[in-house]
Amino acid sequence: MKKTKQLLAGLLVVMGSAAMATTTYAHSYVDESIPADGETVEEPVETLTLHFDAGIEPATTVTITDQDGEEFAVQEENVEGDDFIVELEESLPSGDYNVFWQALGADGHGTEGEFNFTVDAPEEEVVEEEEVTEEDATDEDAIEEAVEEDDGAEENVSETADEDTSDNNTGLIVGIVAGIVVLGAVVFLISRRNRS
Ligand SMILES: [Cu+2]
Repeated sequence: MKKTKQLLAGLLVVMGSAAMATTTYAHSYVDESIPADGETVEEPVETLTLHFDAGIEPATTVTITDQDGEEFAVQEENVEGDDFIVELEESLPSGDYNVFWQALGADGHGTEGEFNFTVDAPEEEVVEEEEVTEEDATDEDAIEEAVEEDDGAEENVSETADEDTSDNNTGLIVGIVAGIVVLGAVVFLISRRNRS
């Protein structure tokens, strides 16, 4: 009887710890992310990937803020397996960012956490604007030149076209004549064969 009680108690302890372990495991936390916690990314960031260690529901959300507390709008949030993919409305410029996530686990438990990363991307916009202005000027010049060239080219084209047409006509006539000659030869040969 004493032995049975001990056995029963032992069984309960084992079952209890197994249940606790399962519960702990089922809670969903971010264990990996892109960008990673503490990472410095050297290009503008438009997509965040939060990998959870257990299943999550679409009710999961993130809030992205920079060093000044400014919040960055999310365009789309999608659950793909254990990944939570966040598409931002605009790519993040250089700065320090905090990602605060609130997850609804597949087991129905809510969890939350945060991670930080830095964007240190080269400022491209100013350079691009200058380039565009230069290109615009070049484009206008090129268009003017092209128009001038076009006038000359058009004459050339029409001359060439005329030549081409006459060439084609000559070719056609030569073809017809050659056809008649061949046809005549064939007819001649057939009639000759029929006679003999
Ligand atoms: Cu849980």
